[in-house]
Amino acid sequence: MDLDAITKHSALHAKPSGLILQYGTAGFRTKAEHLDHVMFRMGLLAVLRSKQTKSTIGVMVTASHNPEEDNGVKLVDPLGEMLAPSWEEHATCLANAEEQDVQRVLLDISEKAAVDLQQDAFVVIGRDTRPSSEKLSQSVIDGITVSGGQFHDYGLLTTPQLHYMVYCRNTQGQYGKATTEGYYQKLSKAFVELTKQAFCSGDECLLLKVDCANGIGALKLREMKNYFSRGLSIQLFNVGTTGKLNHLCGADFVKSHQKPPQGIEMKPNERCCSFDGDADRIIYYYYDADGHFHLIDGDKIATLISSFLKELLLEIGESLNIGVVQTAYANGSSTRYLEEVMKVPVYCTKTGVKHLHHKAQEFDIGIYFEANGHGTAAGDAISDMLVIEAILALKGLTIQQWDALYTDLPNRQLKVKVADRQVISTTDAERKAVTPPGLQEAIDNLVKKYKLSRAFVRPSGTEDIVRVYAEADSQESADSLAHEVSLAVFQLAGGVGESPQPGL
Ligand code: NG1
Ligand code: ZN
Repeated sequence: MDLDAITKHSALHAKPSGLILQYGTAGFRTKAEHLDHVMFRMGLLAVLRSKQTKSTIGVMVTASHNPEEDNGVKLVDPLGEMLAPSWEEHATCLANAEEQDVQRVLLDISEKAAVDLQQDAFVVIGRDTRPSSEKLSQSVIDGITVSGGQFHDYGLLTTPQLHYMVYCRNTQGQYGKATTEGYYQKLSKAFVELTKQAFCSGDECLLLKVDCANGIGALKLREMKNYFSRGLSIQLFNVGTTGKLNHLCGADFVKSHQKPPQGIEMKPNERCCSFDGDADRIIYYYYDADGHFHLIDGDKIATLISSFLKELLLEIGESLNIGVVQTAYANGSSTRYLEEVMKVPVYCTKTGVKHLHHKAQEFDIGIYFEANGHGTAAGDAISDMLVIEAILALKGLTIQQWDALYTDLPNRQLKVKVADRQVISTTDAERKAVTPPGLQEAIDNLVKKYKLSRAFVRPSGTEDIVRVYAEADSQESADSLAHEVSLAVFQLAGGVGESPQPGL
């Protein structure tokens, strides 16, 4: 590595002074204009990680469900998994190093992680459709080339597609071809095979409306549609020609507002789903005949998949061990249903698919979803959609029948702005606050006021806010509990700006 060349180039991607960023739940994420230096440095880091693992490493430029003005970056490890935790720390150190320290930090990392600097390096890059993504991915490429790495730029990809490419390349194509065509072929072949014996084949069974959040999912689903045209007919909405990315649409909007996205025409009982901005989350929903909106979140998706697999195992007399992994955001009803009715063991981990993934690996069959619809190996809205559609078709289930498995407890999620969200630390898979003093006691006392209630708070790993979650026996109670907990956070954890108002 030519350290002088790196220093020279680094100055062209200078770090704004005083800016400190953390490699969070899903990499670095903030306003796009603050990320140029992080991108360049993640190019450098990807080269080191590639040398160390003697494998292809991925770099994805996206801020997922965040607003269009934000952006972000994360590294993908050799088997298509999230970056190893020790390297997240290296990433944070490198991103925050002052200009004159970049060389030293690079050498430090190389030494600590025993990187053989003579080794070749290969990095693949993907990006979402944000206006800022193309330029930022050029900065990643700058970092790779100046440190002597080779690269392949896939351009526009969904996040899961980049994970797929990395895995294919590191298994010499055994898993599939490392091209978008290879991805389409692999997934659609599995879907077509699986649905051959489908019970349901009428037109209405096959129609699915997809809200693409005005993001990359629209481009990729459009390309992929032709591969499974006989098995499933999908209609795309919010394809990015007019609306803004994730604005009033997409999985995060639908889940957190518990209402349909704008820009989609829904008739009663029609099956609809929403992707997020980088197509790694999926949420289903429908209107019933009385015009009520029903949301089917990640918990119900996990329930559908795990009950299907459990039935299959019973049918063939296999006794593989099966487990479901959730986070604190999982609806209490889903946990109860899985444990008590389906008799499937359920585990709770910290937020972020990397934690769920890790736990799921302990089972022969591990199924994991975050309530927001982020599930499977890296979360893949397209493959999740196909698996759901295949199961519904095979079991001849309508969306209402699926929804009726159990009734969600009413819940509410809120955000609170504080001066420093790290003053909140948690334990017990984020269900209890350890600091600041008094906060957990305050939450416990509020929870006692409501029936079937539960509430917790944690600092977000992707936004500069504290998240509040509450559930209770009625929507009114859930809303009121969430509001009261928000006030406690505001008062005890250094709230800034206007204090939380009820109904927001
Ligand atoms: P944070 O901002 O750390 O809560 C959010 C989601 C996670 C995960 C990541 C990455 C919630 C409550 N949190 O993390 O589940 O999906 O984004 O996309 O939905
Ligand atoms: Zn996402």
